[in-house]
Amino acid sequence: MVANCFVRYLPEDCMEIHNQDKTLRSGVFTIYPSGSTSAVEVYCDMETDGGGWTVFQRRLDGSVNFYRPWNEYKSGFGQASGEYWLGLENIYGLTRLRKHELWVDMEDFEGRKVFARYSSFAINAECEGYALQVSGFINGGANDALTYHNGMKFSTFDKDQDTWPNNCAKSFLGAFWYNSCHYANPNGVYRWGADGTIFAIGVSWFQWKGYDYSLKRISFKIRPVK
Ligand SMILES: [Ca+2]
Repeated sequence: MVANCFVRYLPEDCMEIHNQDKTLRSGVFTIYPSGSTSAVEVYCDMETDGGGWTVFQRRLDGSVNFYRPWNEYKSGFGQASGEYWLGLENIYGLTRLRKHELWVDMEDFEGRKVFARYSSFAINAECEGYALQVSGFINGGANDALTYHNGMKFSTFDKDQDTWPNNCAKSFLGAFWYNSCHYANPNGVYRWGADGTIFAIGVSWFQWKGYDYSLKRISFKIRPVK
């Protein structure tokens, strides 16, 4: 029909890569969230609950500065082999056409691991502030911090779209789908565990560890729902 029929296979997400070869282990792969010119490296989780998860946010050692402006949260930053943010435009590209679920993995500095799972996850287009659409909480021990953020637009220090009179991103040194302001601050300051010196600026998940505990690891991963 068209020359397009003969182009190299370009996986849209980690689930497509997983379906091509189920023996692949977790690691860095190239995906194409919005067509042939949208190549981007991501970390694929090929183990959790059968695998096929595309990680769009990951903290694990404090090596990357997550206090960044709007254009960087839009396009993405960091390294897929370590800490990174995939970019709002890529997340939108992944979730705009098919229903997705979300899995948030967390670990504290004592080695305890929990998760929060949501049966439905998407974000709106940039013209709608990349607003978060999340529902269907399933508890893996972390309890539910995200439902409070459902429907919120994304905010960075230089683009305040939260519902608070002040600037949540500036006050809590992160970037997120802030409401007024947060129960989760995964893009906050990496500060190695318990530290209440400055209120709620850490990599926190309030319903698990409170505002004064910054997690060792957290990752947000999505996959299409069958
Ligand atoms: Ca505000």
